[in-house]
Amino acid sequence: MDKSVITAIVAALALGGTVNACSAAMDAPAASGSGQAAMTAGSAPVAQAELRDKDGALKGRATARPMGDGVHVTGSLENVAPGTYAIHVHTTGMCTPPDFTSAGSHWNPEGKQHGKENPAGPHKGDLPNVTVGADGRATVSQHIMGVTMTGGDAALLDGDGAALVLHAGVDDYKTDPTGNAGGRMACGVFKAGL
Ligand SMILES: [Cu+2]
Repeated sequence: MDKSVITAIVAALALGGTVNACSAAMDAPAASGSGQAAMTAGSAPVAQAELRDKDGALKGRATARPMGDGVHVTGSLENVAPGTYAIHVHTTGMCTPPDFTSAGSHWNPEGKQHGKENPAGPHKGDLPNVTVGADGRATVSQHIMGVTMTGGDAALLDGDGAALVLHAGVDDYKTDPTGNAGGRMACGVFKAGL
């Protein structure tokens, strides 16, 4: 179990009832029933992203919702070649093919370096690598502590939004600022929903 997971669990335990809400979200990443999470964080919006590759083909969907002390990102990938890939929240909500550099760097409201294995890291947008199986699918579930959906100094849906980016390579969890994760295979803008 890596450190980010442990800290997320400790934080969830410290917040008591949020554990159940997290479990429900992980069991049903695409469900619209976000009532439990919404209750813990007032009327802050839920945001959804559709990841598409440079040709516009759908590669996955993700949801970011307020939960406890932060934001929980869940998602599912589909129609991706088997392998292990980096996936990050990037700082700008713009996905312009073919290279998706429009999404900017990793979401990094605290001005840290990249990677959970970097002593000066990580970025808030650093997510664990995902492993896609023979069925072309994978799931994503990560709690990001100390951030908000809207408002404050670390809001996902700030003036220029945010995007979820799937890379062509593996994140080494330490090389600043990219994790040496290669090109950008697919990108999805987080759009506020109900
Ligand atoms: Cu990235």
